[in-house]
Amino acid sequence: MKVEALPVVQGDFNLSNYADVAKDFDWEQAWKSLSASETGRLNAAYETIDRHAESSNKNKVALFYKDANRKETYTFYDMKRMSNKAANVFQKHTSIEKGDRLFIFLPRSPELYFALLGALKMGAIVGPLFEAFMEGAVFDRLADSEAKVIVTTPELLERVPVDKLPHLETIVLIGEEIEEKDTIIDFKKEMKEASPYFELEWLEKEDGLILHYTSGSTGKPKGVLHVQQAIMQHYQTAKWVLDLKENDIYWCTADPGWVTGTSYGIFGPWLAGTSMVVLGGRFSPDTWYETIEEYGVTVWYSAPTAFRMLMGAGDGLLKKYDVSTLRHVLSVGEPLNPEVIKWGANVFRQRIHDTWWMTETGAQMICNFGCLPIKPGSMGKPIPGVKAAIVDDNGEELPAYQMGNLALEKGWPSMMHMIWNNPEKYDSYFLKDKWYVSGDSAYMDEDGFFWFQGRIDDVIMTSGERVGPFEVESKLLEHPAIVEAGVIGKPDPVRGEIIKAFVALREDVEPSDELIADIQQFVKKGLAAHAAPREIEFKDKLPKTRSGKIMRRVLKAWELNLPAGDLSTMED
Ligand code: 6R9
Repeated sequence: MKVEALPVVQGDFNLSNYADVAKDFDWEQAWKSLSASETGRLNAAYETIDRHAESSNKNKVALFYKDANRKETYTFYDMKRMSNKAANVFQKHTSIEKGDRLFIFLPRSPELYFALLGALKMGAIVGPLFEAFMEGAVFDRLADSEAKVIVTTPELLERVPVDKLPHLETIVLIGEEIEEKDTIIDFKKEMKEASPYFELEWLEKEDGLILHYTSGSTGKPKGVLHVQQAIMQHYQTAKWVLDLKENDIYWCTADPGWVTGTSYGIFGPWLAGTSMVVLGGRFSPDTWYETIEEYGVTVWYSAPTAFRMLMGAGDGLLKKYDVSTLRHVLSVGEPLNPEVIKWGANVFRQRIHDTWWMTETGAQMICNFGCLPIKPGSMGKPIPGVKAAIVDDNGEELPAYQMGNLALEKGWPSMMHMIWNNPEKYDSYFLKDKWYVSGDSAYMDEDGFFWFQGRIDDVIMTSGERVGPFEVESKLLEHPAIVEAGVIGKPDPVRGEIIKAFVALREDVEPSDELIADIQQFVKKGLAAHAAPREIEFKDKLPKTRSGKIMRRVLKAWELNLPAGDLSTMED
């Protein structure tokens, strides 16, 4: 395949620098550069915030926060005090101890960051929940993790089925005029009274940090546990891949409900002592460009769907804003189309650097570094210290240009440490006790660049968000009119994929547009807005295996007018 390489950005680092780092690269060494060296113990919140608050960076801005109603700025020193206060609130009013799960179900706001860091200071494992989750999704996560505490708002609390969650002891509410009870705590009021001093819990490298739930093609969402030592890789990649420097203003557009919003929306940038912008509220092209101009953003980490939406808003809009401060732009979550790279080169005069990784990997793995030539359509190369390969289903490495499973040699610092309550699932990720198998298919070219081809399973990537078809199908089956449901990702020029559902109705129900709207609303309310099918097609019967499993690959073939392949396992 012939591809045109964009020129390498001029800068003070280049591939030979990386090669040097890689040569004597030693994770323990990186580890020692963090302050755990003396005790061998650490706390991710200390490394992220307090270390800077106790240095000459003390009065440097850590957080620039903005939404439609608020505009606030917090230094590293402020963040230390606010997270200490939050830790004191939790210590006083909950039974949280090291290793207990505390969930945060909040829209982006400064309080989300205070609460998250405060909980980490206590040694709690934090489970961040995306604000769009509805009752079913919230229940699955809190029940599986046996969370003791949830921090949320009075509005979002309506989606927390408190009565069905026996382990949930305390609800910390962020809002106005909260009526406190034994089990209900008014966060704002308690924060005012709490001390800004806190003796944090020192932890081991393998102690828990963050629990992110993510979707597979079967079963309920699974809890991917990351541990304290993950911050080594967050820190290294913040330097190598995000290329964060002393005076950067960094903006990651991801919500902390997803892994990008914690690894690179909290840990990476703040470990590196960088000033970070957080924008609350929903996506709008105007507000986004305005944010870059207003804060003078220099390093920007976003996703292909967002870039495509900005592209769709037209270059005329961009001309109203000054985005000339941007010097390094990165993308994650879905394939970065060459058209988007071309658009970035034209309108921002910037290369867009793709990064490939997953919730399970915890941090960036295969990337377009600033020093590499960009081959549009390729994800780049593994970061130093990581070995990636294409392997067959037996774990044998395949030669260049052969498509297969994208795999990583296990043992990188930010690798997940368990699937909560599900050791079999965890084991099923590995082949030959050597390879972590990603579930993505790809090939490698002769220069060692990796090219994404697709998911091997049926997981849907819509607007960069990972949705398991099984969860959506289960929700659809709860609708009184539906007897069978099969869900696939349908290619979409803006969102990457959209969710399409094929459903069979009960015999006495007639298909109609109202019914489609009703079903969409049902999934939106029960699961999450982004999980609702944008398209619904009625069928008399769905293709199933003899064992009764819906054959999504046949649905996909119907949709794309492709041959359906081997149908030997299909029922008559
Ligand atoms: C960080 C994150 C992981 C899945 C992954 C893959 C897709 C991520 C990509 C990409 C093509 C890239 N993906 N980065 N596909 N190019 N640069 O997104 O985690 O939500 O767990 O999704 O996303 O399919 O397996 P997560």
